[in-house]
This record gives sequence, structure tokens and C-alpha cells, in this order.
Amino acid sequence: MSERLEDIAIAMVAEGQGILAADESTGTIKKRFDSINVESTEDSRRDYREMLFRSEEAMNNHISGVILFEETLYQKAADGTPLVDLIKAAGAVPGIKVDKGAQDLSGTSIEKVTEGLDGLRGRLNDYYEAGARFAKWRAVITISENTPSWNCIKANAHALARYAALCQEAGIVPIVEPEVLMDGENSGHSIERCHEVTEWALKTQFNELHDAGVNLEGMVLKPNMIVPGQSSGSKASVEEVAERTVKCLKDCVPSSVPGIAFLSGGQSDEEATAHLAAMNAAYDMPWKLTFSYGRALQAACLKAWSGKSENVAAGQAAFTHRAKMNGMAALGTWTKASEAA
Ligand code: 5MM
Repeated sequence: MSERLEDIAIAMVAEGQGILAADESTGTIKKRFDSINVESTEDSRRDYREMLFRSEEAMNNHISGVILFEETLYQKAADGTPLVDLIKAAGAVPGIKVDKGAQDLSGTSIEKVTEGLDGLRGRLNDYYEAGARFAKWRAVITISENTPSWNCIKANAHALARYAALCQEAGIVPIVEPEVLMDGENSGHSIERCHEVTEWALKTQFNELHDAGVNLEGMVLKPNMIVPGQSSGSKASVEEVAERTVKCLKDCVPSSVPGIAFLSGGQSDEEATAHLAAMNAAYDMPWKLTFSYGRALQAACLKAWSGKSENVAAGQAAFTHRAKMNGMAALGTWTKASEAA
């Protein structure tokens, strides 16, 4: 495969394919495993992820890249094959989460800033050696009565831009993920408010990327969709989510960016698929629009597996189904009837 940033970015958003976000940090994977009563150990985490990466139909046909947590990048399958090699053998690009998590932003009570820039240049070189060809850094922006603040938007956009420039210097494609969260207690978190805040965050983001000299053709954007907050009590139609999301992206994202891969952010599996499908079915866009889901690709699989080796085939079938549905959504061919088929 070509080592050019632009070619890697294009491969990450290949036609009808998307990115599997399997980069749950130790605390997050523990929470996921707690929900199925499985102890989170190095081996159980390895077994679970090996099951995903050995899902041949899903990996070969619908998954273009996999975001890994650092531990997984260096882990070996039960038979000694590096997990990274399983991903490469399926024709997918291995990637790595490089941020050190969202920490409290000083001077505010609920806002966060993502840390991890110190020593990043050296870590990126190590990750490249280990086979990673793209990276991910996620910032979180919280909507509440008094937030987000300009300080939060600006600090996160600046850190994301510095991260992206360092990645490109190391030959690694940055996924830039400024996530406007859909959770949180706030009845005023309407779809209009999400639209306004996402537009603010993305416009700031692209200014910062420009200032940092980031090559837009060698990156992938990972944004949230425009949806009402979970606690708002309101529901939006699939058509409204699609229309607002496409409008917001067209207003903010330069056409030189090759692809946009959404996060699912707490939407149900089927909602995340339906929204992506509606956008691709109804709009002409200058970039590829696909998925980079964590929960919406893995929830059914995790449940079907439940930590039992005899359930590996069932877990893989569940993962394959969601990967296939989202692959169709990326092509705009998914309908509700596809789920039953
Ligand atoms: C898989 O979850 C990722 C890691 O989260 P933590 O750092 O909190 O463990 C997460 O960043 C993920 O890559 C994206 O947010 C997309 O995941 P969802 O579940 O929102 O599609």
C-alpha cells in the first residue's frame, strides 16, 4: 500500500467501507465488559478484539481501518500472530488512539480539554514502527446552559491541530475528532443548539488546522451528527438529522478533505445507520461520508459473545451484520428492510 498521506486517507474512506473504533481505553472497555459480566484482563481484551479482527466477511468487505488502543497495537493473537497483522491481512489500515484522555479544563466545572501532546512526536514514531498508519485524537465539547465556552472550543481545536501536524510529520494520517456530546443533563440541548455549537467548533477547528499548516488532503474528520441531546426530551426525524448534518458540514468542511467518518455518540445501532444512509442517499457531497463507530458497531457483538469461546461465531455474525448495514449506509443503499435480510 502507498505510504502517501493522501492515499492512506483515501483508503480509510474507501467506497462502501468505514472505520471500526476499537480503541476503548482500559476504563471504558472495563465498563463494556462489566455490562456482560466479563472480567477485563489482558487476555479477555485480546480474545474479544481477536474475534473482531478475525471476522473475515466484515473485515474484508466493510472495514477500511481499525482504531486501536496502545495495548492492542502490541498484542498478539492466541496463536502468536500480531493483531496488527490480522488487520493488514484483511486489507484494512491499522490506526492508534494517541490522546491521553479528556481532563478537567481549569477554571470551569464541567468542561474538558484533551491532553497528550507532551512526548507525542516520539510516540508517533514508535507507533509508525509498530504498523500504525493513522491516528485518532478525540476532544469533547459539552452543551449545557453555560457551555461550551470559547476557551474550551479554542483550547481543544488548538490541541487537535497541533496533534494533526505532528501526525503528518511522522507519516501518519490524523483523524480529527471534535465531538459535541449528545449526553448530559440539559433540557435546552435542542437539535438547533447542537447545530449551532457544532458549526462553531468545526469553523474554529479548520482555522486552527490552517494555522498549523495541516494538509487537509491527508486527514479524515470524525464529527458528531446534528442530533438533539439525549435529555432534551425531543426527537428529530431521520430527514432532519440528515439535512442539518449535511448543511453544517458543507458550511464548515473544505472539499479538499477526502472523507468524513462519523462517531455514533450514543445513538442506537439502527439510528446511526439510518442517519448515515439518509445523508448518502439524498445529497451530493464533495467528500466521502462514512462511519467510524465504536458502540454502534460493537454493542450487538459484545452481547452475543458474552465472553464465551463457544459464542465467537455468534459474536462475529452480529459484528458482520452491523458492518454490512453500515457499509450499505455509506453507499446510500440501506433501508430498514435491509436489517431483516
Ligand atoms: C471506542 O470508544 C473510543 C474510546 O473512548 P475512551 O477513550 O473514552 O475509552 C471513542 O473515542 C470512539 O473512538 C469514538 O468516540 C466513537 O465511538 P462511538 O461509540 O461514539 O461511536
